[in-house]
Amino acid sequence: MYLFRNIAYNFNRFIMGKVALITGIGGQDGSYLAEFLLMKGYKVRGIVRRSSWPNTKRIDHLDIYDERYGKNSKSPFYLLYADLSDSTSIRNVLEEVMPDEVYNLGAQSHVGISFQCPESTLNYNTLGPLRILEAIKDMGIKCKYYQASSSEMFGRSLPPQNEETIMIPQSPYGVSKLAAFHLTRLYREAYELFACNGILFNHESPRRGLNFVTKKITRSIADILVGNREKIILGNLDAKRDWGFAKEYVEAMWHIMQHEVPDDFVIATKETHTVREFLEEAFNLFGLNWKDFVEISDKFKRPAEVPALLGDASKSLKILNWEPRTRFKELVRLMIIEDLKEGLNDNGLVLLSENRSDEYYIDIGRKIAARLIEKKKEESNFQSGTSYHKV
Ligand code: NDP
Ligand code: GDR
Repeated sequence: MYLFRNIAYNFNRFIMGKVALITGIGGQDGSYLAEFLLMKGYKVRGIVRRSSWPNTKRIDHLDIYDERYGKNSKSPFYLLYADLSDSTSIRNVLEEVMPDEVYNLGAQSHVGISFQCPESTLNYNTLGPLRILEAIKDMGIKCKYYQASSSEMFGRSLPPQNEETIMIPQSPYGVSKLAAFHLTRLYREAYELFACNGILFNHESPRRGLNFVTKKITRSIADILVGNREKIILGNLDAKRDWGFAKEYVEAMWHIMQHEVPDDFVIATKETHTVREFLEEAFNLFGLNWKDFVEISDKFKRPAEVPALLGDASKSLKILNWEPRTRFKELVRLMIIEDLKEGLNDNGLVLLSENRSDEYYIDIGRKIAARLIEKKKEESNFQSGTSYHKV
């Protein structure tokens, strides 16, 4: 039965173009990848899971396709409900969609939270990929498979890290991703599936989840500037990360899938910075000293830490001709500008509809920051004045 379906499907593809299935389409990477593949002429189908409050904010703008075409094979884009912990739902989606390329981006992706929820982390991040790989194998679907592997797998291995570096993960998340990495490799070798791993180092964007450190910092600075917050509370500032731009990293995922043989690739910028340096760069943009606004709490420290990540992506450059374009300083700037725009808009100070340049927003931020510094000075003069009188 699957053989017959596959013949019909191949004929259909020849006429209709490629179909990509993305798990985790509502996440940071899923949303950028969906846009990128639509631009390339793919038909995109995405898996979302049920939530009690909408979890599709990053892809709501793609709803126009769903509204116009509905859920049929001609539609450029639509969503389906499934869950990585539910084999039946995964098999049903694969049977309905019959994808050419599956991008498995869905995961419990927060390293810190994986210490609090280790079982569900392994369920989604390890058994999830296993469920998909098993279904592809059993159902005989001739599709390619991409596994969102992570630099967290390197754990405490010394930098720089590349495809040959030993992996010693430091969290349940890291362990879950390492097991999925090997399952992907194993299914490629044992069953000749076109299954690849993208070993991506940290990548950020204005769409980054609010509880990752970069977004937490840029959003908090915007909140401080518009007067909605006074402090940022963080954990370990010494950790070093190789931060790239998510919008470019999803292009690398596609390149990995277009290579003639399935393989594993590191994707990184080969530049590393501490969390402290990220703070410095972001606050300096407005002439502020981060030390005036940051507090440290053990609440945000992890039971085990990955001290330093620095990716060597020379294999990707050589074989895929992929390299990052956005560097650290530019990334910090573009993230903070988006948060500031949103903050100013939400507080009715500068409406997004006014369509101002980035420089304009930075300028406003600097003016507000200068007033903040004045206010802090006055407060400290006042305080030292009172203590003088008391003495
Ligand atoms: P996000 O956390 O932004 O997105 C993860 C997505 O997975 C969300 O849409 C989430 O849905 C979905 N998801 C979580 N659990 C399930 C489940 N049980 N069933 C179905 N969907 C689920 O992550 P990113 O976009 O940043 O990352 C994409 C992938 O790449 C992840 O696998 C991550 O581990 C990996 N990765 C990320 C890196 C990075 O720096 N961003 C670096 C290396 C790897 P919901 O919104 O409902 O929670
Ligand atoms: P990471 O990203 O753990 O590298 O995983 P995250 O931004 O969470 O942490 C980076 C570093 O910052 C330190 N840190 C804090 N982190 C958070 N989240 N909140 C804080 O308040 C804070 N203070 C300091 C952390 O200890 C850490 O050292 C990300 C995720 O996207 C994974 O899914 C992905 O696989 C890896 O990147 C590569």
